[in-house]
Amino acid sequence: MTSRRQATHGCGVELLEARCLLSSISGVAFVDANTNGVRDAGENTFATTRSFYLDLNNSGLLDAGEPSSGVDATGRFLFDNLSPGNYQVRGVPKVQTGPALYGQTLPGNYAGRTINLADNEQVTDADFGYSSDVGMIASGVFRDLNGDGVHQGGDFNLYNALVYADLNNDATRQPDEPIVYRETPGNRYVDGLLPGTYTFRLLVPQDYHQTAPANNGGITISP
Ligand SMILES: [Ca+2]
Ligand SMILES: [Ca+2]
Ligand SMILES: [Ca+2]
Repeated sequence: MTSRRQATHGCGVELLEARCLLSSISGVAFVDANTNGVRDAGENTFATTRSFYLDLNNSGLLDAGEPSSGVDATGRFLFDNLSPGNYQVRGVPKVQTGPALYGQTLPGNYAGRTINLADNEQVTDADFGYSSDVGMIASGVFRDLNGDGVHQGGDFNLYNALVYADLNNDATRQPDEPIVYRETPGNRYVDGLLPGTYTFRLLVPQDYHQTAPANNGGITISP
């Protein structure tokens, strides 16, 4: 927001330049206790370790330069000073801090939230629901030093390989397909999934190829 002041015959004149009025998006993370994808009375927000991000390139991943926000003590995240436009808000898998796991129930099908943001609009209900009625499948990705597809003692954990649920089983990851496992030095990020049958696949990091399952296969697990 800028303005210039000019003295004209002793009078102050404000010349306001064209500008966009800035907007914001916020929402809460809540525990969807009955797993119905709706925030019902009594379903509380929670201060999750999960963060949320604006997926500017709609890749389904938090990429460099994309804004991200953790939640405050009331479970609310906030993106402010936004220009009007279309935004996709997504959550990233949470840091594993204990046995409790959560899976996204709102928006459904693990999708992001699409917000069409107008000038000077404050969207405050971009809420995300999570259920603890979920399971976890992925337990690790290893660097297979001798390429035999078997995890031996000398094989290191492979950091930043992403395991995702291939919901439509086309061997390609679409942006809404949830990342269920990722490991970095010091942290494991895991997400649960609602009960069902899933095929899990690996997004193999550059310079690596997959040795297990063989032939770039996935792992299908039924309840
Ligand atoms: Ca509910
Ligand atoms: Ca992205
Ligand atoms: Ca897919």
